Amino acid sequence: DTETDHYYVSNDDVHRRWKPRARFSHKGTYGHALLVAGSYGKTGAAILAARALLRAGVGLLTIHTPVRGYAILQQAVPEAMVSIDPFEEYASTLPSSDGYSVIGVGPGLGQADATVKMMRKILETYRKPMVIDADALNILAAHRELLLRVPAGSILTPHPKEFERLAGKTANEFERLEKQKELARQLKSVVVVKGAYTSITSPGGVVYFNTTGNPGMATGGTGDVLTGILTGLLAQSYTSLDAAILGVYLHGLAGDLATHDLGEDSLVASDLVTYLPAAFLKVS
Ligand code: B4P
Ligand code: MG
Repeated sequence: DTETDHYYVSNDDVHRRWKPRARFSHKGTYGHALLVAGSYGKTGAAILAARALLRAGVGLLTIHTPVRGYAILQQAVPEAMVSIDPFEEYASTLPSSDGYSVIGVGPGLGQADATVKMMRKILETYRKPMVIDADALNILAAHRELLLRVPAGSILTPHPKEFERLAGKTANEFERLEKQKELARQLKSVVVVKGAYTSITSPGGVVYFNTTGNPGMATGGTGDVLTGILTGLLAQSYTSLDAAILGVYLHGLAGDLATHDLGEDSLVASDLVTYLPAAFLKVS
């Protein structure tokens, strides 16, 4: 079965999964996402994720971040509300999860002791599906008891090094893929291992290889943009698997469209946000 359950994602696959907005819909129809991101020196990661989240069509966005990032976030992302942690770094002042459809956590988080505590609180009290990335994954890898508390239906987005921290070293990519399938099954969640031909594994053991994207995307912040896109789609009525397949494809397609105009060398992560609308138009 391991040989037959592999798919390469095509534009048609994505078009079939994409849902047009209904005429009589309102912002409540498209979910309210809570993004926990940013820390001193890494507010940019929160901005990139937030901007991508909004361009992915979410109804409402609240960003939870330490007070240091407050002014810059409000200015950079006027569409978002900001839930302020009154301390200089993260403390344990999370908003109640009531009213949020999904939580995106990780970009620019850091791994300070207080941040680990906050991550513990998130996993002990929130039962909503999450998109878990970057330092949130590194915290899970370092505190393995937390890994088993990841809510079913979540999406984890490690790059190969983060995946190694989570699942251990592997001898080759085949072995890594088996471990990736195992992690998805164990957590009843979707695992996305990023790179050229990003692989997406479902809890049921099916593997989807993405076909968009290019080496221009090997630049700081592109992963944060992906977290935003996935969180924005998961907040709407997409399943975690559809959100992952659609979001990873759109992220790469935005990269391809940006590269067409700007070239691989000059592409920066913000360009992916700029070209995300054009990517949506191509799959709609
Ligand atoms: P970190 O410091 O953890 O980097 P980051 O903040 O997570 O960066 P960012 O969020 O922008 O990028 P991400 O990878 O999440 O350090 C990364 C470390 O891991 C570095 O030491 C690096 O060398 C290592 N590493 C990263 N990728 C690796 C790989 N494939 N193999 C071995 N080591 C690796 O997200 C990047 C995004 O861009 C993803 O969506 C990815 O799919 C896309 N992308 C990157 N390169 C691409 C390519 N060649 N083709 C298509 N898409 C590509
Ligand atoms: Mg990253």
